Amino acid sequence: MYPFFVCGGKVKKIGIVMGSDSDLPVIEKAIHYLQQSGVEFTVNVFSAHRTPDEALSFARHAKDNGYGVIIAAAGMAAHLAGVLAANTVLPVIGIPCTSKTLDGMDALLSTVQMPPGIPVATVAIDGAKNAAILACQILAVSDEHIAQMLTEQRRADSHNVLAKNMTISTIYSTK
Ligand code: RP5
Repeated sequence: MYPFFVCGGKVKKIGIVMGSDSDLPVIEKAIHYLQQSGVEFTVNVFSAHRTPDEALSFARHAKDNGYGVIIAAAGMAAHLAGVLAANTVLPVIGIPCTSKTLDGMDALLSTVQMPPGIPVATVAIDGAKNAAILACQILAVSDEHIAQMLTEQRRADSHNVLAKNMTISTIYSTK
């Protein structure tokens, strides 16, 4: 857990929105990462199709409500990230979620193929952890504490890989 003490400005929040509670198993990876990071975030279920008014309202008021970036997760005809992006100038990160029929390709194309002018930064299918990291990187542009936290995490990740390399190369290399 990394506590943030920022002088001269409140740290922005991350807004996670998913199209259905059935997306939660995917989103839990982002929630878990952000819980460890100490960055403030909210989680909501708003659908571009089933609750369009709430989705629009969230996007339109997000900046005034203290958000710095939005993560939007949806499956199938995944219009949520695009609809949110169309209603805010905050950066929107899209997570295409897998569904039973097309393995998430439907959601990937629906999320990533945005028209010029309304970008959605789309991560891999079910790529919730990278969405959370990217959201932190966006906030880190203006927050040195988050930048430090990300740098420390990368150092720890490298350490882990090198430790595994040591073990595996010792066991399997012939000389
Ligand atoms: C999308 O439709 C949701 O994001 C979800 O991935 C998918 C199916 O929703 P449910 O029928 O499970 O609520 O809008």
